[in-house]
Amino acid sequence: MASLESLAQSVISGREAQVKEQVKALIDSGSNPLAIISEGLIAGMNVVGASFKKGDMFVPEVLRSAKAMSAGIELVKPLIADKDMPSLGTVVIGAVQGDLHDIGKNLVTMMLEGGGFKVIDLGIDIPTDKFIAAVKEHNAHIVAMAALLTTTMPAMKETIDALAKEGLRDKVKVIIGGAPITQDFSDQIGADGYAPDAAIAVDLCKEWIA
Ligand code: B1M
Repeated sequence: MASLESLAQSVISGREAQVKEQVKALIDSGSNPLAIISEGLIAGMNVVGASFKKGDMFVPEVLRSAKAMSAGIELVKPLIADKDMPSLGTVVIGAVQGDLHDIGKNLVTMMLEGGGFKVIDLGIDIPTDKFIAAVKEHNAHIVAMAALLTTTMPAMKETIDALAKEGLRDKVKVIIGGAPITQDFSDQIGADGYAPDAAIAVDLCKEWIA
């Protein structure tokens, strides 16, 4: 018999097939779709985030859990009107122009979704104007930029400057991350924050929205 607790446990264990079975069983037994998301899928992912932060879980395990969670969310989504999807806020995320690395960014995306954010993932090699257009289109609360190359780091400042030029800088928080990024660099270019890993990125975004 599937329960929200056992569903959360399956997410933690990264068992995608089991998550799907349990979500289907919960739907069939009349469970509230929003409860399936928040008390089952997201609750499990919150535990994963905390374990990852403590060093008790590692990137491949986190990715497996996030994939299992996403598979569950896909099954529940059709039952929920878009406006009813629980969301802490909207994050526009992308790897900056010239940067094709996406493993870390995808991890951050999945953890943010697991943490309850609506995430608009623009993908890789994203020029400033695409970030700006997405912020406007989706009324984003947070802009999240990833860079893995020292040569693409300056593109982050270009986007922050463009946000200011467009009069959007006070309306959004900017988080940056990626292997070469440091707190010093974040301060230098005027970002609101830097996160060394995906779990801390979620914590920081939650702090801003709270
Ligand atoms: Co690239 N690459 N790569 N590469 N690659 C690095 C980054 C490099 C350090 C390797 C090295 O030389 N030791 C080096 C950069 C050197 C530098 O700039 N100083 C490098 C290079 C040089 C290159 C090419 C130029 C190689 C070439 O073609 N000559 C080329 C550039 C392509 C381009 O982007 N234009 C290139 C290409 C590639 C592949 C395509 C082969 C592949 C990417 C595949 C993909 O992403 N789909 C690749 C890979 C895999 C790497 C390494 C080996 C691994 C990166 C990774 O995914 N790590 C990398 C070496 C390394 O980092 N050890 C390397 C795992 C991932 C989970 O970590 O992304 O750091 P990471 O994410 C972390 C945190 O940083 C944080 O959260 C994650 C953990 O929770 N985080 C954020 C990430 N984004 C965040 C955003 C946030 C907050 C936190 O908020 C927005």
